[in-house]
Amino acid sequence: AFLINVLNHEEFLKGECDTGFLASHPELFAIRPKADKELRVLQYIGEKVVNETKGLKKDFDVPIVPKTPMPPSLHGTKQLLIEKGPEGVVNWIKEQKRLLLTDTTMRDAHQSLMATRVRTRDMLKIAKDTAILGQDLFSLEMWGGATFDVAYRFLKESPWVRLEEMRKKIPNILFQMLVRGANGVGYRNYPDNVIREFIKESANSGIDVFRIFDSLNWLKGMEVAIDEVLKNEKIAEVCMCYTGDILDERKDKYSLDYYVKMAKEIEKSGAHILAIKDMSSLLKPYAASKLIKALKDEISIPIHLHTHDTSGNGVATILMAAEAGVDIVDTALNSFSGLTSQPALNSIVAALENTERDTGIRLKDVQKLSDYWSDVRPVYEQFESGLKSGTTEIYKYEIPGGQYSNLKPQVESFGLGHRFNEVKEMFKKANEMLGDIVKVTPTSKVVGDLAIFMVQNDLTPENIYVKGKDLAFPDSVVDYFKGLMGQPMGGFPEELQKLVLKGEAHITARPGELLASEDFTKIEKHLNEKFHIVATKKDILAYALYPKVFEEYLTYISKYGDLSRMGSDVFFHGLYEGETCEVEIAEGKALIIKLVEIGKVDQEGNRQLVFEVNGNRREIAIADKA
Ligand code: 3PY
Ligand code: ZN
Repeated sequence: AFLINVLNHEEFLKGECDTGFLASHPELFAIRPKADKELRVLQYIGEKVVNETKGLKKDFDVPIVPKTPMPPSLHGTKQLLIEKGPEGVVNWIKEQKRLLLTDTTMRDAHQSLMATRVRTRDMLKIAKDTAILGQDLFSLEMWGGATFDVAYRFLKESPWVRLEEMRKKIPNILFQMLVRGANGVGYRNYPDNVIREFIKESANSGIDVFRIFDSLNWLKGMEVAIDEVLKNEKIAEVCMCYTGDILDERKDKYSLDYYVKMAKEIEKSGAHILAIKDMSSLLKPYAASKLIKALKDEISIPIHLHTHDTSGNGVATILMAAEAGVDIVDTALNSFSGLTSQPALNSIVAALENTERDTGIRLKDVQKLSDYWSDVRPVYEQFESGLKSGTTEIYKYEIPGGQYSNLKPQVESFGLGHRFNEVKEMFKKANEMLGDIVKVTPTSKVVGDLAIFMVQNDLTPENIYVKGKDLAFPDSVVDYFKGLMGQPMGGFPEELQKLVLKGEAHITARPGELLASEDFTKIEKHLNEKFHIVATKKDILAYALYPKVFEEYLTYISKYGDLSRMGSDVFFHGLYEGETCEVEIAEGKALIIKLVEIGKVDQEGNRQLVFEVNGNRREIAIADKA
């Protein structure tokens, strides 16, 4: 390799080299990195094959990218924001007769259907076509929520790179993200300066619409985030989370009045758009109609409806809301829609054709996008919940879409799989014990953790005050009662709070007011020293939000390299004997890798794997952990 480096050097070829040539070109000796990259890729594939997939044969269709020709210009909602600012966008929304659509395929849809596992590579491949075929969409929800954490934790890729690369390929449609108020994209309240810097950096990297919610519908918990979005001249979309059932007069805690009052407060907070966040698919079609009509009489900012299809009533809810005058709705491309995900985008486009609220989107265009995702989906099958139909039991349990599909594996991980139905019943009881709260990340986790804990310890709402005296409650439950997630409407149930906190104090102020500011310089120094990197603002924020996850990510990529260019079929499934794949190790640089043979376990417990890399035989040993 060294000789080839020399022979190909431009000065050498021009004959411009003398005896100082080698000394002045130390890079010629840098032959290890490339070999390292190759070895690290083989090691990654080897680990997958030996310890996970066992070389099982799995074939996937290659997703078809339509390669749509680029029109002379792409002028969409993003240009509107650039030219006219947030107020201009708001005025434009109000002028539209058509129903505006947000496509959530790249965020909530895969968060709710396949545990947030869709990789950047699969998004980038269809990005240019999305810009063209989806040019009439209001926005793409493609960041935030669980995507930030999962990208580092499980996909071993940077969510920031996703955002920036997608922005380059989609210059015309608004990018939207979900922010959990003072919890950012995490599960606990962060110091104010973390929330502010995170929003600023997200805005600079390409986010236009910030959908902000508080997991207890506590406005105070959203103040800092709203203020920072306004400062950055981006669109602040502020949520009221929907729970209960406004049609049922016996359920009077979350009544129509409650929502109208909250919507007015949100409008006063400076929000550009009101979002109704129906994370658990509880907003029934006629309730949607009633709610939207009432809100349209009381507030003047546009209304954006977010719902899920867990109940099977999602499309009906959207259509009733459309008839009642909702401005924008969340939908997912059909192949990524339904069940715990959003209602079907293509179906809604079709349903409204030739009506007053015709979306103006061409069905054949969004069909191509849906077809692409339909081919991508099988690669992620292992992360799907197996849920086969919509279920009205969600009206009883009030479990958010993403949590509903995740609850079973979570319950199984506690060895309680056989008691799953009991856990669901307990979820309802735990919610009542907590005072009937809004359930969305992270408070939905509090209810889920408490339910599992109760089943595990054979606790009931009656015996818990005796049997629970000496038990340490789950961390999330303790944090909740300490007031670290904010204040629930009507306060905390005191007896349960005493039992859980065991004498520890709780707060009633906004946690961000009490938390010490994060020391970013200290984080920078720590990262630079420990990982020998030059930490960027994005790295520092990632560490501030998820210190352990981010460190593990850095350690992982130093072991296996950056695997973001590897195809998802190989990334998740490795190779089977005889299979060949192409792995890009750098822009434009590819390795053709064939797994020739998986050897038997030797005396040291290793398996010898034989590969062919660009035609050369390579062997590596991988420890079989079975
Ligand atoms: C999230 O917080 O990630 C959600 O999607 C809540 O519904
Ligand atoms: Zn959702």
